[in-house]
Formats: sequence, structure tokens, C-alpha cells
Amino acid sequence: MTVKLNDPVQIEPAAPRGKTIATTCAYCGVGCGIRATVNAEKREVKVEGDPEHPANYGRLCSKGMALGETVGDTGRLLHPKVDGERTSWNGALQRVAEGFIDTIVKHGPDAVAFYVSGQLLTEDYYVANKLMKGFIGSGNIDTNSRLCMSSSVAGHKRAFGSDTVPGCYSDLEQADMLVLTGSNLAWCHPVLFQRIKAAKQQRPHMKVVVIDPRRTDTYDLADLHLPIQPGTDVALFNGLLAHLAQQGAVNEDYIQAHTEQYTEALVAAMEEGGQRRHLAEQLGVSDYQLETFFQWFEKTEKVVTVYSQGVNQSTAGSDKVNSIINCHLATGRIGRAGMGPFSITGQPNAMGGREVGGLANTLAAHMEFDNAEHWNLVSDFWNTDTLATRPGLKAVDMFDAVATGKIKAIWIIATNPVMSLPNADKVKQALKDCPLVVVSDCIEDTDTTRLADVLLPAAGWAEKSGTVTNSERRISRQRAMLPPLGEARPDWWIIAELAKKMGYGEAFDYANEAEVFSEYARLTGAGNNGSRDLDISLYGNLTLNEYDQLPPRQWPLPASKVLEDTKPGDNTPEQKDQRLFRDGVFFTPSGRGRFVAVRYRAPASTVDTDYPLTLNTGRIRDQWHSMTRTGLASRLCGHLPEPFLSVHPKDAGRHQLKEGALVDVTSGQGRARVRVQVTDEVGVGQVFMPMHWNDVFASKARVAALVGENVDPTSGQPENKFTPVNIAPWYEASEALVVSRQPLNTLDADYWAMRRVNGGYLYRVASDQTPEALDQQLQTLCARGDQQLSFGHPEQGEFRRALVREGQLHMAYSVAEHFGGRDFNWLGDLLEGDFAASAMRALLSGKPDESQSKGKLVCACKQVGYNTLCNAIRDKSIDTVDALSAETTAGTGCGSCLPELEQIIAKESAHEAA
Ligand SMILES: Nc1nc2c(c(=O)[nH]1)N[C@H]1C(S)=C(S)[C@@H](COP(=O)(O)OP(=O)(O)OC[C@H]3O[C@@H](n4cnc5c(=O)[nH]c(N)nc54)[C@H](O)[C@@H]3O)O[C@H]1N2
Ligand SMILES: Nc1nc2c(c(=O)[nH]1)N[C@H]1C(S)=C(S)[C@@H](COP(=O)(O)OP(=O)(O)OC[C@H]3O[C@@H](n4cnc5c(=O)[nH]c(N)nc54)[C@H](O)[C@@H]3O)O[C@H]1N2
Ligand code: SF4
Ligand SMILES: [Mo]
Repeated sequence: MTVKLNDPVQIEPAAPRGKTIATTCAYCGVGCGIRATVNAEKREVKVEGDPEHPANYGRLCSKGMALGETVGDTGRLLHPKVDGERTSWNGALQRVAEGFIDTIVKHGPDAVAFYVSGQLLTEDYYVANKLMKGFIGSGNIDTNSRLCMSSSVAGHKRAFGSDTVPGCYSDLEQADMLVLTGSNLAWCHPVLFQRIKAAKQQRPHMKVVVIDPRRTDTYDLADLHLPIQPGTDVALFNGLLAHLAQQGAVNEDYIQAHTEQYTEALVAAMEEGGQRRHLAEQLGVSDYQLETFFQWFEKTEKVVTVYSQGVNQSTAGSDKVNSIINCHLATGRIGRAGMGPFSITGQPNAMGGREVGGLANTLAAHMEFDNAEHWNLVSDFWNTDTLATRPGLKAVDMFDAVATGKIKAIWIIATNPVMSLPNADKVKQALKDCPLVVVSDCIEDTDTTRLADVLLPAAGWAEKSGTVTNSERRISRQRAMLPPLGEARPDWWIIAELAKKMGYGEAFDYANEAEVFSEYARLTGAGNNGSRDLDISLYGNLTLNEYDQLPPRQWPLPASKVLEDTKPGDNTPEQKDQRLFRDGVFFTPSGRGRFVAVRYRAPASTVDTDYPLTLNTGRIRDQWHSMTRTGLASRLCGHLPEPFLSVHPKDAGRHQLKEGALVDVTSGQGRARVRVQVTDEVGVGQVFMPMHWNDVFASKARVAALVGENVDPTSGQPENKFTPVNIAPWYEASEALVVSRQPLNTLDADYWAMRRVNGGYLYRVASDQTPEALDQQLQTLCARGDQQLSFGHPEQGEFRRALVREGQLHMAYSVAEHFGGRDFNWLGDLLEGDFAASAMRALLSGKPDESQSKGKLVCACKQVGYNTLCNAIRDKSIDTVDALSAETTAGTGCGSCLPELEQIIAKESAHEAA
């Protein structure tokens, strides 16, 4: 088959340069507004919170504040590549088009797939979905939202007949009781956490209950913590429903008028929730804790239940969601100010992706495959004969189909499945074996780009223009402020160009992202007339200028909407239409909210003597997923600089593990080697490991390689919070610290972890060989022509060397048997100054001045360390967070470290008292 060639057009950033631009943060689903001041010549971007944006009113967290440090060219993928060789856009897209067409002709449309991401803009997402479902004719487009939000989506659809998040952020501030379950809001949605904190200060009667097997920084805000056993949420909320019914605290009128299937749900709930004592035991909490929670919920009208991955990432994820919604329906606490179930989204455009239809089992714009009217609407709207007729494969099944060879060509866009899908080593092998792997990313070297046959350079956050929808359904503009680096292009453009090459030119002939958006907006209104929740047809005919100026607004925005209602900043509770289900009418066939009868099911796998502990995985404060962007900002790399496993002191003792030692973690799927953090923040028998580290940043710390492939039967979401594992100490025979201007790509050691520091890279290395052998190995990293300087005491097993390249200190390292628990943060500090002069010399002198070290970084914004804080507390007898902030400036930036400051004060005063 011949493929018509279209030369790519050069596109310009839509927004003006050299001035302040309003845009949206690149990271989490809070969707904070940013004011960016741009110096295009120097490629500098300074960010501040946008005081007028209703998501954050000027606040930002540590990650958002550091966005300016991620817009440079470090690590960027600049040109299209085929089989590792640079090529033109034409050449690369030609290869992709031919590969896809060839596969489809030989094996049918289901032999190809797209795997996309909640980090795409709505315009990118819409075009990708349209191409796969509308024209290639397969349902095989799924997204990393499958690993993130799909259980919430499934729960919403079962209960509401639509994937609707009914509330808004102001509900969290107006609630008299907030239940945060399976959510570490303090670290993962820090700006919302701060909004709640401020609200609680103003309304001290407001109660916060945190339900999480771990004691996280979110506990800082809690009046009550329920450290339930992992996976037992359904039993807890069934118990709550039974309690409400027994106490006559349900809203009979609401149940009668607006819901269905209450009796079935209550019967299921009573089966296990009826016996309180037994329930407390099953949950692993005290009778008192349980009773308090139940009574508070019973007696408080204004309750919001916020839930995230502790709920979603479970084989009972959808049931967990419905067990929560059941309690809100039973009390009629939904659709009103300060009330409701609130699924909080992870990625910046997790919502937008669900809206356009990025999940394999929805069609488009909240329309469904199994609804003939919907199918005809979409088919007509896109004017296509080849609209997919059935759902495609969900993420885990999709990669299984790649592994078995059913899918032979896959395009991965803005996600890193080799480190984020369960059983990640299998995923890695599947991609190695797949005949055509296309990857679009802004970063050149990731675990997934390493396996690409075709690499396509995507424009990054500061270079892209479009829209995102946050957790409260607010659509905000992301605005381009810098020209794309190299030949990078926005994702929607790349996808549309491919579509043209595949012969679908007419349907993908967009001049700019505004045209894509308007088309999508018209689709949401097609045949809608109030029958679907998602309607933004008000935006169906935007001019380029109107699109450019679009203020942040919440949907629904039907064509009939009178706009005065939603001025930016207007977030008053009285505002009409902000909340859905105000009238108690839902999108189910009967219009009634549906109770779902759910029963507790244990996680899919069980511990045994081989794997006696349960592994919980999740996030840390200053890193974003695979660290491709946050890992570029040295100030975000100091808080938790190495991959780690949190272990309870009892389990640590049992397994002969000491704080800071290295540990091997094994599961039925894979293994990892990380550092031990001994802490009672995790329960006995439970361990926690962050999801962020990967093969680019560490030798073996991809937690997803440990996780099994068990998924929720309804949503297909993997059980990322529960994997049986074993742990064992790993003893090194030598250690090294290396600072280098360049990454050490050929380093091959038993353990290494890398972090970026200003001007270079800092590695911590461990080996089971002697110091001599490790020294020799490190010497092999030197290139020919490099000059080596040697220091240290080889006879005592201490080697210190410097490498001079072209008259400049290039790399330095120190090898010893053990560095023990010594503090290495001073090295990172030194690297912030003159890289060569300070850090390398300090390393080489062998006499690091640890007394000068500010210690483990606590405040990322103001770069304040643990030692500095402890000294201030002791020297000035400080006992409040305010005083500590005033003295040290810690906590005066984004405020994400405030819970930790509190803990440090408590610890120090306990010390003093002892
Ligand atoms: N700093 C930072 N912020 C982020 C991200 C990031 O990478 N870094 N990613 C964003 C994304 S995409 C997402 S999805 C969100 C995720 O945000 P969260 O869901 O808040 O984060 P997680 O750490 O994945 O998990 C939340 C909590 O669930 C708890 N948990 C585990 N098992 C159970 C259980 O059985 N029941 C209950 N009730 N709780 C349990 C865990 O101990 C953990 O503290 O964060 C977003 N924000
Ligand atoms: N064990 C375990 N696994 C998990 C989770 C967990 O809690 N535990 N959480 C799951 C969840 S909730 C999520 S959301 C996923 C996240 O996991 P992933 O989506 O795999 O992780 P990211 O690092 O965010 O990958 C995004 C990639 O897109 C690139 N990128 C950024 N912007 C753009 C752009 O505009 N265009 C293009 N083309 N590329 C871009 C980045 O450089 C990066 O390589 O992980 C899931 N996996
Ligand atoms: S809370 Fe932080 S990461 Fe999330 S959108 Fe706001 S600034 Fe960005
Ligand atoms: Mo996520």
C-alpha cells in the first residue's frame, strides 16, 4: 500500500513571549493555576501561584514551584529517531504509518494499540481516541488512568449511570467532617491539603478522619486515624452503612425519592457490618476508634469522603468506591454544599482523558459502546464507516496481548509502562519482543524509550498549548510560553500527522489545538439535551482568541449556559450548577442513584512463609512518578534521595535489618534492592516502597517489577497496594560515593542510586567485592586521555581519585569498606556552589565537614535541612512550627514540609524530656 506524504508544518507557540503568562501546573490533579514570567532568550521561566485561579488561589507546592528548573534541554529528546538513528519527521512518521497499516492489513485492526496517558492535554487525547476508535476501527486505546482512576470510574458509572465527580473543592472547606481514605493528601495533593488546613483553622470544629494502613504526613491534620488492615475498606464502609441503618440515621425520604436497590445493599452490609467487635478485629483497629468514626459520621450532616489510590488500586477497588457512595446515598449527602463522595484525581488531565474517551471501554465524550444511540451519534459526528464496535483491551490485558504476540504494533504516548505497569519485567520483555514499538516522550532516556523502535520527540509542558480538567471538573488552559526544543512537536499534531499518512487526512485536518477543542466540545453536545452529564457545547465555536483567553471554568457548560455564573474566582457555594445531582436526579435509566450490594473480598494474593510481608507502594512528597521531570530539579532530590523500603521496627529486628542498610525485596514477580527505613509509620507485617525509582535512577528499584498482575474484575485496575514479599539484608563489602559532571551510563554495580545535583550527578554505590576491586571498576569509567589524581589510604582500603578532563576536574570518588550511617547531604550542598572546586575537593580530602551540613533536606523550597532545624529548636528553645519557620524560613515556601516540622519539634522535645 502506498502512503501519501505530508510535510509537517512548522508551528509556533500560541501565547506571546517575554511576559507573564497564565497557565496550569504540569503535575497533579489539583490543577493549580500558575503565573509564569518568561525570558525566552535565556529560556528561563519563573513560576508563581496564580492568585486568581480557583483551584489554588496563589498557592503552589514544592513540585509546582520547581517547574522552572525543568524547562531546560537536559535529557530532552530533540529529534525523531528510527532504530536509534536520527531521522526526519517525515521519515519517522512514514515508518510508523507503514508499520501500522501493514499490521492492520495482515492481522486486523485489533493487532495494533495505543497506550496513552492522563498527562496528555485534552486535545492530544481527543485526537488519539478519534484515530484509534474512529478510523483504525479498534477499541485498543487505553491509558495509564487504568492504573489510577478506573475503579472510581466504574464505581461512578454503577452508582450514577455516569462517570461524574459531583462536588467541588469548596465542599472540602465547608464540610464539618472530612474523611480522607486511601489518600496521602499532604504529599500528593498538597495545595488541597493546605486549603483544608486553613479551613480547619478557621472552623476548628471541623473533624478530619484519615483511613490509611500507614501513618503519613496527612495524619498531621487528623482528629482520628484508622490504620485499617490493607484492603479491608469494603468491610469498614459496609459496617458504617449497617450502623447508620441500625441507628435510624439514614435519610429515608431521600432513599425513597431518589435511589434504588437500597435493600440489597443493606442486606450485604449487615452480613458483615452487624457485629462491631468482630469488625474492629478484622480491620485491625480498636472498638473505640471504630465507634468514634461511626458516631461522627452518623451525627455530622456535612461530610465529604475523599478517596484516592488506597481505594482505587485494589482488586476490590470498584466495590470500595461503591461502599463509600452507598453511605452518601443512604444519608442523602450528595449534591449539596460541604457533602459528597469525592474521588480525587492524580494526573493533571486524568479527568480530561476520561472525558474524551481515553479508556478502552468507553466510546467518546462519556458515550458508551453498549448504547446504540451513542454509537450512532459518534459514528455520524466523526463521519466514519469504521467506528470500533466493541471495547478494546484494558492496560494489563493489552500488554499481555503484546506479550503473546496478538498485538504487534503499539504506540506509547506520555507514559512509562516499563516502570508503572504491574509485573514490569514481563512488560519489558513484551516490548523487547514486539515487532513495532513507537514511543512519544519529551525525555530521551526512560525505561520505556530504551525499548522503542521509533522515538518521537514531544513538546514539553512549557511548550504545549491546550486544556486540562482537574478533580473538580474545572477546565483550565495550559499555555505555551517557549518554542519547542529541537524538533519537538505537540502530541495532537504528531497524532494528526500520522492519521494523515494513514489516509485519514480529511478527519484530522486541524490548523491548531483550538480547532480540536471546539470539535470535541461540539461532540459533547451532540444529541445530548441533558441526557449526559458531560456537556461543554458552550465552547463548540470558539474563536482562536476566545480559546486563548479561556478562563478556568467547571463543567457542565451546555450551549444554553449563561456565562456570568462562572467568572474566574467565583467559587461561592451558592453558585448554580457547580455541583451535580443537586436535584437528586442521576444518569441511570431510572434517573435514580443506585446502591450497589458489595461484600468484602480479601486481596487476590495471600502471604505465606515464602512471602510473609505485604508490600504497599505509592508516592513521596517531591518526586513525580518516574522522575523524568522532578528528577531534573536538584532541590527536589534532597528530601528522600535514595530508593527505600519502610519497615516496622519489629519486622526489621526479625529480619536483621538496620536503618540505612541495604535490603533485597523479593516477590513472586521480581526483585529490588533498596535502603531500609525503619519506622513505625507502617504496620507490623507491612512494608512500603515508593514507585518512583527506575532503571535510569537506580540499579534495581523498580517497584512495579515486584507487583503482581491481579486486577479488579470490574475496572481492570491493578492491585498496586498489596503484594506478598520477602525481605533479606544484603551486605556490601565496599561502598563508593561518586560525583560527576556527566551521568555514568556504563556503571554496573551491585547497588547504585543516582540523583541530580546542580552541575552534575551524585551516585551512591555498593559492591560485594573488596574496596580494591570496586576502585578498579570505577577506574574503568575513565576515558582514555583523562588524567587521574590519587589520594586516600589504599592500605586501609580507602581509595580517593579525581579525574581531570581537558584541564577540568570532571569526576571524583571515594571508596571505603563502609560509610555507615554517615550523613552525605553535605556533598549535595557543596554541589550547589562551584561544582568542581568545592564538592570534589571535599570528597577527595576525605575530611568532610559534617558539622557544616544542614542534614537531610526537609524544606525543598527554602533548602532547609534537618540539622539546621534541630539546632534552631535547641538553641532557641523553639516549640511551635510558626517560631521554627520564622527562625529558619523552613515552611515559608509552599508549606508542604509543615507536617514534618511539627514531627521534628515533637521528636526534639521528647529528646529533651528524656
Ligand atoms: N508528590 C507526588 N504527588 C502526586 C503524584 C506523584 O507522583 N508525586 N502522582 C499523582 C497521581 S497520578 C496520583 S494517582 C495521586 C495519588 O495520590 P494518593 O492516592 O494519595 O497516593 P498513594 O501514595 O499512591 O496512596 C495513597 C495512600 O493509600 C494508602 N493505602 C494503601 N493500601 C490501602 C488500603 O487498603 N486502604 C486504604 N484506605 N488506604 C490504603 C497508602 O498507604 C497511601 O498512603 O497523586 C498525585 N500526586
Ligand atoms: N507500583 C505502583 N505502580 C503504579 C502506581 C503505584 O502507586 N504503585 N501508580 C499508578 C498511577 S496512579 C499512575 S498515574 C502511573 C504513572 O506512571 P507513568 O505514566 O508511567 O509515569 P510518568 O513518569 O508520569 O510517565 C510519563 C511520561 O511522559 C513523559 N511526558 C511528560 N509530558 C509529556 C508530554 O506532554 N508528551 C509526551 N509525549 N510525553 C510526556 C514523561 O517524560 C514520562 O516519561 O503509575 C501507576 N503505577
Ligand atoms: S498541588 Fe502541587 S503538583 Fe498539584 S497542581 Fe498544585 S502545584 Fe502542581
Ligand atoms: Mo495516578
